Amino acid sequence: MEAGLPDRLYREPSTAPAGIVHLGLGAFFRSHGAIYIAEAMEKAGGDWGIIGVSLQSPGTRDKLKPQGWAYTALELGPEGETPQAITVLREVLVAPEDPQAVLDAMASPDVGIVSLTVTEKGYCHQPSTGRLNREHPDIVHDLADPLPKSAPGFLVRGLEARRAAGLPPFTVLCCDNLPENGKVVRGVVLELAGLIDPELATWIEAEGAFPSTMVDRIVPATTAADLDRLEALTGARDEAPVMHEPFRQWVIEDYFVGSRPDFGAVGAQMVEDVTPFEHMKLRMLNGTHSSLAYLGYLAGHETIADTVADPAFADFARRLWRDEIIPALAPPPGEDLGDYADALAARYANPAIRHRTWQIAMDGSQKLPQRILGTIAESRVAGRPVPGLTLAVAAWIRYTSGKDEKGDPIEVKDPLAAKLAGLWTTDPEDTVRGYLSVTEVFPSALRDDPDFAADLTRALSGLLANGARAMVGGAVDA
Ligand code: CS2
Repeated sequence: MEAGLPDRLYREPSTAPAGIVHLGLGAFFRSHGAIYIAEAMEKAGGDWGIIGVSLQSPGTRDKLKPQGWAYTALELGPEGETPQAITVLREVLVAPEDPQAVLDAMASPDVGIVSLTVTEKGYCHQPSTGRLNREHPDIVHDLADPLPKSAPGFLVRGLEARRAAGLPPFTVLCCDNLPENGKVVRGVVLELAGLIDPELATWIEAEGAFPSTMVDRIVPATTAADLDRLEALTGARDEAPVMHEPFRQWVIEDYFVGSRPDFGAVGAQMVEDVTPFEHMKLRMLNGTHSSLAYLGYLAGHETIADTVADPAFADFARRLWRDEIIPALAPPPGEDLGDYADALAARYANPAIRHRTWQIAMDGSQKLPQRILGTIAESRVAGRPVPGLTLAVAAWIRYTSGKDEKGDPIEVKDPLAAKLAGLWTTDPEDTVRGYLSVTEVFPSALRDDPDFAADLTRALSGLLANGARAMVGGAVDA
């Protein structure tokens, strides 16, 4: 125990070199990738300790430092809670305080992997096309200044430093919920590198590796009550624990520059092609998560578990899977999509997980394309009706108006929040026309489809007239 803090969680940090730099040290990575890596090292060895990097604020670093970078991961099962002490972090850096320290860590010969969980918007790309958004203020900054702000900027400048030092590139391991996430990050890195130094881009293209991954674990935000409950359970105060469900899945394209942790030894699936797994997860889990989040929030539900405790919503989710999402998916090898849906229904219903609808509703403009709009666009081409998913898009429009069904304000967190709120009018047809013109979100197949505009207008009018609860019960019967 550290002097003066007798009740604080503390572990003497390891001095072994770190093999991984992780950008975006949020609760998701600390509940998922970090645990796999810690377990892989325990089981199969290797110096894969992690240097965590916060790209924005010092909060997590400040809480973890007095704990020797240790934290507790608390598994929230329907029948009880199980704590696990995670000691795989070697240090935490705060990028805005010292961007050079982050680049130095990335250029260390000990480091073989730079992994990322920076959320959808952290890639500074256009969600509807996957291309770099060259007008993004952080990208504009990173083009002019060798000390970057954005995640793509750090990857490019980190790779530049390795090339200058005669080192091979690190593997870039994207762990965000984007389709073909390795390709997306490779695309933005190559585009940015090409604008900075075309030879650097050629080197990255030839030597680099950007495996795609599918990541899955439900991780609700930690609350003050969680800290107190955990202290009572373990007897030690942890200021930065993470809460997670028992389920976890990690599917990784086995394509690395050099060696890697033995992820397979601890249950990760190492495969040649992650795409079918990503589509399954993004469309079946995240697609229904977002649908339930907007409609559930509008109906007055605070969490996903509360939402699906209402039989109308549980039934709605089942119909989305059975009638709209599964018919548009090719099952990945070894997966039965009906069983996958049953498992999701049970995960959502876990009463120990208080996953707020408001948390999932965040950043919808960045999430909708891969979660919902792809299924809608493909189904419309194939002539399959998708009334439930269309209702979910209408609910997102209603939600981003910034007012709930009672007329109370909603705190809409989204990089496009101001733009979207400005598109809201009292006429649903005008509103839908305005939203459909947002090229960042809607693919051209939907923007140019008058029948989709008409269906969406009907769904939005229905929501305004009847409320989300009634529409969820009725829309899928229509
Ligand atoms: C959620 C995800 O917040 C959200 O948008 O849909 O974080 C979801 O919980 C994870 O992807 C589950 O793996």
